[in-house]
Amino acid sequence: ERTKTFAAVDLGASNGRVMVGRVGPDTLRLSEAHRFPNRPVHLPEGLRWDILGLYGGVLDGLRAAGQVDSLGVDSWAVDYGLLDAHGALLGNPVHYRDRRTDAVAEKVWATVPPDELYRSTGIQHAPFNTLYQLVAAQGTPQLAAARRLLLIPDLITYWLTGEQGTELTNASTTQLIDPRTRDWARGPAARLSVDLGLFAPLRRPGDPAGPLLPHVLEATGLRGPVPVTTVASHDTASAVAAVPARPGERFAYLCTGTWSLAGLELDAPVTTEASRAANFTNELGVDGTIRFLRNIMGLWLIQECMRTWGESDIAPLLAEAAQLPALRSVVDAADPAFLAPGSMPERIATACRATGQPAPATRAETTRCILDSLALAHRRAIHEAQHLADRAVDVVYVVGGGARNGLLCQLTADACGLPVVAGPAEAAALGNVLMQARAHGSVGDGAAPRELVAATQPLTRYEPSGDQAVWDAADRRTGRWSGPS
Ligand code: LFR
Repeated sequence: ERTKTFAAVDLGASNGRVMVGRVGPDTLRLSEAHRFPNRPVHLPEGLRWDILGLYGGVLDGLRAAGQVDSLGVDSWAVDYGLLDAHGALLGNPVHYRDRRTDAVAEKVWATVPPDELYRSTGIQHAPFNTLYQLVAAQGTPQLAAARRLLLIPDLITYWLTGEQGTELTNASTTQLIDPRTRDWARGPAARLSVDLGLFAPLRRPGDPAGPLLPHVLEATGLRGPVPVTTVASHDTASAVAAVPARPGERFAYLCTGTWSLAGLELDAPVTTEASRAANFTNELGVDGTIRFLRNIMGLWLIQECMRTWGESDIAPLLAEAAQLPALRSVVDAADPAFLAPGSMPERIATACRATGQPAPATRAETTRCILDSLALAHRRAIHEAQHLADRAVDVVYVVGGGARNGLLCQLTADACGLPVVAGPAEAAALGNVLMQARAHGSVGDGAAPRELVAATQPLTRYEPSGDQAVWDAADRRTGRWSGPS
């Protein structure tokens, strides 16, 4: 019997979930076992992840999931925990939105110039890349005591199995991997005094990651042995693995959640000067692929406004926003000025005023401004990706939480002038499950996992409407961020 059951632990920046996937050659059914909030914690020393709370949620989720043939862990990228010589966690992992990296890039670039760094790693400039975090931590007692660094999914996997590794797709987001060799970029690391010996050996999606430890079986009520299987542990890599594109199709993808990640799947990195100036990244995907994409602030802009307003339900805001005139005021949703938490409605209004546009006055107007701005940023990224990689696309696949947001999907279709195919919303969990299923013989190689998604998951198609010139004109109003100098 090739039909098996897999648990996907999928940790996002705003919540974590444990999903159960039933997979066979013609079967793919996903259900939610447990969902729990991920609440970052402000401490005097800065913004931290509540990693023990998250781990508790994982254990509760595995208990709710019940007996499975394997499980796998994915999460957001770049962040990590440090372990001492005995394997004990040193402090709470730092949140990538923490301000400790604010002025670090200039320091790094004085040793390794940005163009050289881009040629050797292919990674966009983002202040939160692990490389900058590690340089910011140099000289701290915590880093001095550290003997091991585990990226977040690898840390959870270590707690579940006692085994340490560094999963490759997520490792590429550290800005310490060479996308051509798919191995460490030893030269830049040495010049920046970053100790690559802190990292556990590389492992790849499909590799076994060890069985659940006896005390984990006890805590979850599972019967051993339960193998943990390495998946594409970067959530975006897992989500792109579950994009329901057909073989040979010319497509762009848009992974929507706290972030919008917009781009193309390529066979080789593009590390030209033009691509660096446009701040496109080359992250490693499954099966030797490259995720050539841009980070756009995404639904974070709305989540953060809702936190300020004390609102918990997005549906009424979207309904009201849909009734408002389009493109009244727009901001550049790729601008790192929106990265840090705090007073988001205020910052949106300020950005509108600074570019000579009316500041949104109501919650619905702010929501409308954000959705229009996201659609514009999606359009710009997808246009530029095609140009930079010299590859035309005919369709945009929208996966992740935003696939449920009909207004955002229609605006994205209109802005891009391309049809949008939306779904699945739980793409990261599906990609996680599918990489396990492949390793355990429940689904074939090559195009089989994506074909299974296309054949089994409900998808919604949005046809583009309206006039491209309207979007062109709006784009000129954003006072857009011109990228790293
Ligand atoms: C999405 C994501 C992005 C990464 C950002 C920070 O969840 O993983 O791909 O750039 O979070 O880690």
